[in-house]
Amino acid sequence: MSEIFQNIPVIPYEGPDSKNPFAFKYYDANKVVMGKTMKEHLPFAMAWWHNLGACGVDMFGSATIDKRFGAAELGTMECAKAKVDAGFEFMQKLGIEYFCWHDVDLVPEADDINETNRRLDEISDYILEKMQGTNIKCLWGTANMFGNPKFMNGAGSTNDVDVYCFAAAQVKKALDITVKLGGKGYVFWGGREGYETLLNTDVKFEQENIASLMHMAVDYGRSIGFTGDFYIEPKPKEPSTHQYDFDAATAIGFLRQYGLDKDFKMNIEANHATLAGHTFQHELRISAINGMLGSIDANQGNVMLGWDTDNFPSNLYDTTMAMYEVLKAGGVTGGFNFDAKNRRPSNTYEDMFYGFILGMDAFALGLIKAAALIEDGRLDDFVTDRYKKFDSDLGKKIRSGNTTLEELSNRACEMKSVDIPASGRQEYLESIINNVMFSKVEK
Ligand code: XUL
Ligand code: CO
Repeated sequence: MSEIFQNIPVIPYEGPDSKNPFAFKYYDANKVVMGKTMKEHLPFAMAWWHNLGACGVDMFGSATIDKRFGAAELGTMECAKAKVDAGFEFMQKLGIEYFCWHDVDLVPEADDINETNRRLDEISDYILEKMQGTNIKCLWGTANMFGNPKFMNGAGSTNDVDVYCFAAAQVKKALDITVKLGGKGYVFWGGREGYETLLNTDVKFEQENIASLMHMAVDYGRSIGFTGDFYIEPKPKEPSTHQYDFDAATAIGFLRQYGLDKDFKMNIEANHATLAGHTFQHELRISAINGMLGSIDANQGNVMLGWDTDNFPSNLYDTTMAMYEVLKAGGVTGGFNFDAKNRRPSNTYEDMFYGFILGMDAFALGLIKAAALIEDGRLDDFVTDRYKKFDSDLGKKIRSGNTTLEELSNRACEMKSVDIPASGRQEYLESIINNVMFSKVEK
């Protein structure tokens, strides 16, 4: 099989002084940071759909990027296999060890689901063959239950029992393929699991049905040997006006309400966090403190546009604070999937590599800076000190649930009045971040 990305070499690490566009400046796979190699901290993954599928189409124009990878036509099994070849060459040149997919990214969907399933069997045999002798593994799989018109009113949340069967069938097959490829996780992203208007929607009915579909997925997955995590990927809107998995807090509440919290964790996407009016860091923190930090869809939004633009991550403040949360949480159980696509005018093979080099370096430098913030210790010390009044006997009673409203009220009445608490020192803390961010990176 001939090389697809000709003239693009295996991408080496050359360090911060390198000007070679096809070299990492910060991502040094074997460099040890806080006791683990960068590769262990950052299990990067390639998103099949964006990298091998997205052709630069937007609401105003057709494709600008040729993703046939030498096949005669898009939408054929010949092209599906060319994508596998391209994907493996791409991952090997970048040192990426994981990939993520939707069922319909892997093969063109047929009119008859039996034929789609047959195609999935064929392509997964081919992928398995390609995996032999490499370190490349499947991070997670998922079913696309939002693109086909039958899912117009949702998949698990549909009003049509026959459509619900098709959703179940797709989840079943996607789980089969995930297990066949040794996937670590299985994702539910509910783009149509929400509503356009409450005027025609029974929210409780729909949420119960989504939970039932997830329970059946867990039962089936465990029965065929899937031991990994299921993930919900929260997103507040787009394509639906309101999506039920609005943000991590909402999704965690849903999982607990329906008894799914032992099998599920969060897959946090940076651009979804900002759509929900949160920072990426916030969503990671909420997931982590609830023991549900699973995996990450690494990208960033464009604040000027405000929709899910899926840019490659470049903002070092964001990657640093994200890695700060990840380090504090002891790492992710999943990986860092670049759910990111090239801009429409970045339409060459070289741009595909530049996107990943940008993103991998942004997270590697974020990791270095997050470790430096932790080692610096000023942030941690400040936070510990900020709550120190709770070290008192009374504070300990409150923390252990051993007091009453009456006791606390009596205490307040004895004190008569209280001074305002100490300064939050936000500006000082932000200056620490800048200080650490702009200290030199050792080579
Ligand atoms: C959509 C999105 C999806 C999920 C998988 O915004 O992020 O690609 O990651 O369905
Ligand atoms: Co995503």
